[in-house]
Amino acid sequence: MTDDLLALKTETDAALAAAGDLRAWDAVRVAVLGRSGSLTGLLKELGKVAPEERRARGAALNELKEALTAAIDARRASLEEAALEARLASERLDVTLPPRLAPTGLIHPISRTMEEMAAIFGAMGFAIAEGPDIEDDWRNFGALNIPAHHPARQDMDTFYVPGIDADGRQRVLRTHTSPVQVRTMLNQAPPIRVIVPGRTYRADHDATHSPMFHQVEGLVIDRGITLGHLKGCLIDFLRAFFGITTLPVRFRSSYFPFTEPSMEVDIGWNRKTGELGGGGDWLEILGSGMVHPKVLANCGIDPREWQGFAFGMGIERVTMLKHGIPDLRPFYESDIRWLRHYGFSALAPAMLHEGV
Ligand code: 2U9
Repeated sequence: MTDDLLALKTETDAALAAAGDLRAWDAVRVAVLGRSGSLTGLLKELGKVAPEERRARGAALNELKEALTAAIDARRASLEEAALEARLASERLDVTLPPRLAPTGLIHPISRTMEEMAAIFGAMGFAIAEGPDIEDDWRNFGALNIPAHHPARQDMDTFYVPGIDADGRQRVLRTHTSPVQVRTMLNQAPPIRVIVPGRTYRADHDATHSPMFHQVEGLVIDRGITLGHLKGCLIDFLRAFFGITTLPVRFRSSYFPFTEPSMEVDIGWNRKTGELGGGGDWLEILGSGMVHPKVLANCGIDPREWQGFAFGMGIERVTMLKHGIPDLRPFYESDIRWLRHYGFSALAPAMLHEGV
């Protein structure tokens, strides 16, 4: 190869090495092999070369063309490979990262009702109190003005637990959560505002009764508490819980040994459709009353200074009414298909309680 051809090869190699991307590479290719490229120019001038030198010059030019084409192609391949490497590096995926799992598990409707009640009564200033499922007959009955042989003891179909406790009292599975309010009054000076959610037990088992069920009871003790406070509190609660601001609420005279006067509370509904809120029919939803002075005294509170009201309701019952759940038994069967239908997502937005 003559010097000028060697120079073109050297120059092109340098230009290719300097071309950092495919655009620059293409500019070199065009400058050498393009229509007005340097090699194309040399090939065009071959005709002007003296006949005796033309053959050798032609062979040298062909050799150069092959060398340049090979160098240009090789550079393109290496640039493409580098571009691919860069892209692979920038789009790197760490397949060892743990996946984002879809949330599983649902809140049981009983738990959901308890949470909602805690939120509604919490906004009204109530604290939550809890106590043991096994009680003694004084806290479950005696303190609540239900003496031995009182028909209410039979009415409640009590489960008796074998054995007498250290105070000589008969042990029972609590038939209501009321003994927790007894404990609260004995342990804590008024004013008191508590709700007591929990399990309760009665020897009663049919389509609408379970031997274990849940209650929420409430107790307010303060100076100057009246029936008006009871009514306002329960009307506000029922309207917030059922989410119906105009829910009709009716108080009907009743009897419980632990409250005087006592009232059962009804809400408006449509018996035919089951729809709550209107329809002209009444549905009993909870029991309530002013705490009996004897009960206050039994629990160490002077009834001349302190008054109070109390209420109680069955959680399964209000949950079934609120969500249109027709049957009590599946509440306790741990059937995942039932829970998928009636359960609540743990990630659902919390209930709003403006207006409580
Ligand atoms: C103390 C003083 C008073 C709690 C009350 C009711 C009325 C009531 C029932 C509703 C349906 C139980 O689940 S149910 O069968 N409860 O009607 N409960 S007043 O009164 C108390 C409690 C404790 C110291």
